[in-house]
Amino acid sequence: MSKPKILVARAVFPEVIARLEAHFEVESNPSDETWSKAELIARLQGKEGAFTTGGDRIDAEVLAACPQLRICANMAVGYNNFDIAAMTAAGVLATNAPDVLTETTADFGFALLMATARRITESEHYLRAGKWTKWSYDMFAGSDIHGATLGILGMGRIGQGIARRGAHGFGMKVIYHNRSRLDAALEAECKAGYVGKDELLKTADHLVLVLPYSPESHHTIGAAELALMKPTATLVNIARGGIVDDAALAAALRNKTIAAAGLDVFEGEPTLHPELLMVPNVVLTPHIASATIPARLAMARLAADNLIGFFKENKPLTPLNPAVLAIK
Ligand code: 8YV
Repeated sequence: MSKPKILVARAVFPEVIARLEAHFEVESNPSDETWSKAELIARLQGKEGAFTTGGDRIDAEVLAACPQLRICANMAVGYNNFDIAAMTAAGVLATNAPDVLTETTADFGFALLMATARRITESEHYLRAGKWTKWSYDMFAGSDIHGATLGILGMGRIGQGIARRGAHGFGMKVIYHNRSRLDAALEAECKAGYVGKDELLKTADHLVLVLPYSPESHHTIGAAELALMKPTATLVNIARGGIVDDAALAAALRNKTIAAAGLDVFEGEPTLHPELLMVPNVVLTPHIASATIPARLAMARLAADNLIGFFKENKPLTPLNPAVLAIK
């Protein structure tokens, strides 16, 4: 029996490609070119499965042009690159890669928070530029983490990981807002108190965004929300570009409406709003919150196992639209 044909849209670990090749006829992208939509469609011709990353958009146009496609396995927990409604309508299964990156990403959220609050990159740039000639009492004075109020917007698995680090590791008071409130046992474990969104914005000394992107969460943080925050507050976005209005944020940082921001994700990434590159009080990283080798390998293996499970026994591990599985 011939093997099903799949496309791996971006370069991934050779061992994951080898595992896929044991089950499928694989077209991969070892040079890691970023394909246009037209090229993605061309390469998907004749493919029943796709291994995608967060930058590969699967929408109604792609689905209409690739009628033989049956599954797209995302090597990411976020899946805003998938139009799930269109995929379900087309009978195409979507899978993501949850859990395996939770602690790694929560570590990074905390690292970005600390770098931002304590002005680590800003002071390093100063030092590297040869500007450090003497110590002074308020040089790069930042804000404390320990004992401060940590606000979390989006209290899924990663948000809970950040809450635990803040409450148990740094003695922070943790408050959160989420579409649905956690049950009492989980709130107690995270030592986190539920508040309304405005109270979160007004009260947090450090606000971390970890909510999923959707049209509904577009610009959840804009000029009005930034205006509610304390002028001493820091804002950290490890969620998705588009959750924050980057132009409004750049203006708030320039005008010191808030003290500082740490950003791992951007509207229109990898292109950044030019003003974000001009303001000193922002730590910028290129979407690396899950970037450790163990986490990325686990994500890639999970995406591969979703493809294998689906084609072998109609049993993907982490389906997003499982209704599709019932349709034969
Ligand atoms: C990925 C992410 O690196 O998992 C996610 O949702 O944002 C990151 O961990 C990125 O999406 C590439 O797939």
